[in-house]
Amino acid sequence: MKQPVRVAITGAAGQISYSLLFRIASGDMLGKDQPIILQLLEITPALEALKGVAMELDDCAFPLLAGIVQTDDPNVAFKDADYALLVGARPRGPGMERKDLLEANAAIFSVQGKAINDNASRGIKVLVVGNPANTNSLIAQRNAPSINPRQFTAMTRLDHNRAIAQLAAQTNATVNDVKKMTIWGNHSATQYPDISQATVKGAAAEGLVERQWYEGTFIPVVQQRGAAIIKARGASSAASAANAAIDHMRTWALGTEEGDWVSMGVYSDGSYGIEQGLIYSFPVTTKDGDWSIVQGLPISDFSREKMTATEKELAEERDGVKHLLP
Ligand code: NAX
Repeated sequence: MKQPVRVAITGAAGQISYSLLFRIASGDMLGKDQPIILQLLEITPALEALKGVAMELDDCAFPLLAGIVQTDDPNVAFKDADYALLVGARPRGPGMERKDLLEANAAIFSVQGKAINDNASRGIKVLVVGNPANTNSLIAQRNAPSINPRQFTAMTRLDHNRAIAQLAAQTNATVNDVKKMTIWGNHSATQYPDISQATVKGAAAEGLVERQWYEGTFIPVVQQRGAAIIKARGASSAASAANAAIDHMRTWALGTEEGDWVSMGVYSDGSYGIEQGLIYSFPVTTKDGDWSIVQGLPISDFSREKMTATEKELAEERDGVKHLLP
């Protein structure tokens, strides 16, 4: 049996975590041969609820679950952590401006970034799920100067999965038939779901759907899917978000399939002209626990316009919290 790895999860008593923790503990994220110690962080008032979740984890008698830490101290939660899933965030309250939301989250993610810097394994892989995910990831990264910025990522895998499902349904195919989907930019309504490189059963997706459907239905449906779920379910996406977080980490740790890629919010190195240092979603492949941005894809004028719009929003979010960045 392998040595256990330490997986830190914030917002561990929240609704996404209620779908996430049990699947991680059962081996869905890192494989059925990888024991796991869960290091669960919550705010103090939620520790009692967290205790209930931990009791349920115990009651599953998961063979791979080698320990559970419950804490309201980020320094304890991130101690020697190999993986971190930052799910907890401040939701937008009544009357709260976008600026207030950014600032409230900047406070949380700067503390967590510092705690990761001071306590985590040097090889830690960090995924930020809590919104605004890309900018929260940037804030954590900037507060962790001794960790390679490539180790901080943001989740756009849910958008990626949503886009695959929509395209498969429209082309009477299955999700297994769809390859090379791309989400560019921010996990927000400005994201750009791009099918220009996607294939369905090996055929170019653009040749299988009407342009009107692509621009007028597909793109807005994927961009607004989160809001549609809230309207239908009366609560935001939880099980699908947890599933995407597991997909993101599994792909990062265990690699992409030959001939395909995934979308991940990653530290921009200036690829495709996107400002260096932003956490921007690109098409990436992964191998040996590391990711690379897929290079050399043709970018149409239509794509460029959309990629720039979402880049601009990310730069504005960053500028909104600039005074809080080290
Ligand atoms: P919940 O409100 O159910 O749970 C959040 C939990 O985080 C709460 O238990 C809260 O006590 C805890 N928390 C708050 N501040 C904390 C802190 N400083 N340290 C530790 N824990 C803290 O929200 P849930 O539905 O689980 O969603 C979590 C986040 O995911 C939200 O920000 C949400 O917007 C975001 N999402 C991101 C998605 C993505 O694709 N990137 C999709 C799903 C989801 O909307």
